[in-house]
Amino acid sequence: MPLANGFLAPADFDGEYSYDLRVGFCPSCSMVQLTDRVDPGKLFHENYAYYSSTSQGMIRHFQGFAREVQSRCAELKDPIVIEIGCNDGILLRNFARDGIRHLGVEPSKNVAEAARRAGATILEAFFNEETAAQIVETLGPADCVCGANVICHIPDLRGLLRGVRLLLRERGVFIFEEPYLADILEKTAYDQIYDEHVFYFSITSLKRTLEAHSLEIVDVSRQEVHGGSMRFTVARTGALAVQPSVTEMLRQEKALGLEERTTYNRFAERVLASRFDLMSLLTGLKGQGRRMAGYGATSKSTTVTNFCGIGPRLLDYISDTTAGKQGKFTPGTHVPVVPYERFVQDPPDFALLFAWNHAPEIFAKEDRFRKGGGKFIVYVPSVQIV
Ligand code: DWN
Ligand code: SAH
Repeated sequence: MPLANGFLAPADFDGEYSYDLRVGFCPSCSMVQLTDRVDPGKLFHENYAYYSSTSQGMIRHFQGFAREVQSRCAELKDPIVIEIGCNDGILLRNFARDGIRHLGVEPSKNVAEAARRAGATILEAFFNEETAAQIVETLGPADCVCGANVICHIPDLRGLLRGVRLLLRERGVFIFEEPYLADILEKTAYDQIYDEHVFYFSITSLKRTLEAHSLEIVDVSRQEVHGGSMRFTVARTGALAVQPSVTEMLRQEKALGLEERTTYNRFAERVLASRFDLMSLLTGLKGQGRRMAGYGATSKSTTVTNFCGIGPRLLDYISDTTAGKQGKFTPGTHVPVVPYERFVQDPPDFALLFAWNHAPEIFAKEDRFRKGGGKFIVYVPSVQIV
């Protein structure tokens, strides 16, 4: 598999980096994770392709996240909030605006600079035990450590947890949200599996990992974003009351069979069936001379296009609103990524919705495309024309 965000120029097609994408399930702790990992320095650097603020829906979502953090800190005098992996400041800008002391830890220079432009204070670094110690020394302990779609990206999970524990004040909270394993399984959203996503968390697996660090989950809440996420609130063991949501979700996970190998074997079968259905549809449409293009050059699409074999013979282009992806080609399959304007001026008959997690926002925006006879193809939770 090539790098999910390794958009490239034709001059770099030869010698394109690739690695083995495999997922493992641990029968003793129930963790689901990649078995081979890519060096984080290859993934997160001065030119990271993903900017969080490309979706209006996500901007609104993070306003809500900021409100939750602020309400937890409401009683505190001059609280400190640390965000791991703040990207372009989609969450932090809310704290900056409200004059809340904060620090974002973000290793990718280009997005870190965007966060600074949004008013946030940034430490340009990978979060780990050392960075945590450095922050405690300069700022003191944190009332809230938060993150979104980043904890599952950090291969040294134990080091990260040691760092968080070091950083957290006695009754501080660690609030983070990540794609939720049960949603990935239920929706056959296998495209969430790629190099950056090292872990696919369940409450069961996370609970066991946290125990070794004297940390515990005190609350969980499901989120709609990114196809189904879980927001975890974690505290030092015994510091805060554990909410009934945790016990209830652990019960549900047991009923779903998240601790059983057969659950994952069945998922693998559904993934193969999904590929068969999608390729039958796409090749059939192509055979009828229909024009197709991709919508959203997502990280997730790299898994789908490479696993299924969807290249320039099937797709004329993939449109994306991110300036840095435009003019480049998709990893591995080398489909041209073009500005959104091309989609408007030269619409296909069928748009393959790679950004399916933003479907409500995109459908609302693409009324004209659909009224003009254009159709979307989605493949999560099942392959269909909508
Ligand atoms: O976990 C991660 C999540 C948070 O973001 C990272 N590892 C990388 C990234 O994953 P992704 O690339 O799959 O995220 P999205 O949010 O599904 O990407 C949407 C893409 O589609 C962006 O490149 C922007 C583009 N887009 C568009 O062209 N038109 C998005 C919208 C909403 C649009 O209207
Ligand atoms: N929180 C944002 C960004 C998610 S993308 C959102 O939900 O939209 C993942 C981000 O984590 C990238 O910006 C990447 O540079 C950053 N990241 C990766 N490893 C990290 C680490 N060890 N410490 C801090 N940030 C990290």
